[in-house]
Amino acid sequence: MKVVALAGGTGAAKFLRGLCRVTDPADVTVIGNTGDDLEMWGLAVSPDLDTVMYTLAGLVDESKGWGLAGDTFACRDAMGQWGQATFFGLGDKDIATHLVRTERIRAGASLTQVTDELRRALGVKSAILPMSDEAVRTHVRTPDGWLAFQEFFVRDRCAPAIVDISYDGADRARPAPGVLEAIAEAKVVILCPSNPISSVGPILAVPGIRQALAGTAARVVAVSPIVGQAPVSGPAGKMMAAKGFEVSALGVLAVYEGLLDQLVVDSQDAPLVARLETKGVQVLVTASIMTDAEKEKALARAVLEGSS
Ligand code: FO1
Repeated sequence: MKVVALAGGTGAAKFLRGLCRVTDPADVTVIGNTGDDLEMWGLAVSPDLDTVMYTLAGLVDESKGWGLAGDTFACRDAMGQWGQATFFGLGDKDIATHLVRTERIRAGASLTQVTDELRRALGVKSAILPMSDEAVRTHVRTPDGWLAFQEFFVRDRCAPAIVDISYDGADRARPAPGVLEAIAEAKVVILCPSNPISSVGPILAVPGIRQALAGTAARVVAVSPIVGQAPVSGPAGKMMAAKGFEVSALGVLAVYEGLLDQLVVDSQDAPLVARLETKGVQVLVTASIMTDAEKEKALARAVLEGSS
């Protein structure tokens, strides 16, 4: 059964690990967010693509949810001694990934091509497609001006007030090769439990992708990353509020207005089911907080089957 998953960040990677344990990984196509991408020390870095790739390859640093297990940071420390920015922790082995990506792109490869080469080299059976080969960058407007996503998220630890959020370059971006076809051919399209604004939002902002989701025969199902009135982790609540959305599963449904056949909410949000269903979406109530491998698999199985 062909499954497509729109993903970004650490919550999505855990969900995808569960998904690839309950269905054939070769039937899964991940459409990854590139709004968090950045150039650091002259290197092209794609955090969400790498986090998915490393997690599905079994190489991710479990304690952080990103980067490579057992990595060291000698290069980062040396860059610090040269007075270079070191807020974004690129590990020594992780840097090899960025060196290869940067070199391949300089040689003329697209981000789609190099991402496919990397995941195949790591033995990842699922396709990992960037949402676009053109640059789309999430920026966060604070009272002191605009920040690049990782400046807000990592350097400033999500502390600044958010005035607005933008996806620079989205209007000029095209879906990467294979993205629209994967959505059209899928049996199920899953919006992973990622930040609806900064992880799934950029993907939906690429012209053509919302239309493809509205037009596919697939069941389009989202897993709410908001449980109760707060995100399981990260700045999703702060970002949703800044964009005028209620910080709840109802707010998630509003962000994905018109796209969903089904919304998966945590058992804690069972009281919201009636109100959610009045919006014309099917609601699946299940345990959605993934604290171990069994829970990752159980959530993925429930989402695939469309019932708990
Ligand atoms: N997140 C942090 O909180 N601190 C870091 O120093 C950091 C470094 C980093 C390096 C490579 C990478 O692929 C991800 C990294 N992340 C770091 C996570 C990243 O900022 C987030 O996972 C996503 O951008 C949010 O979806």
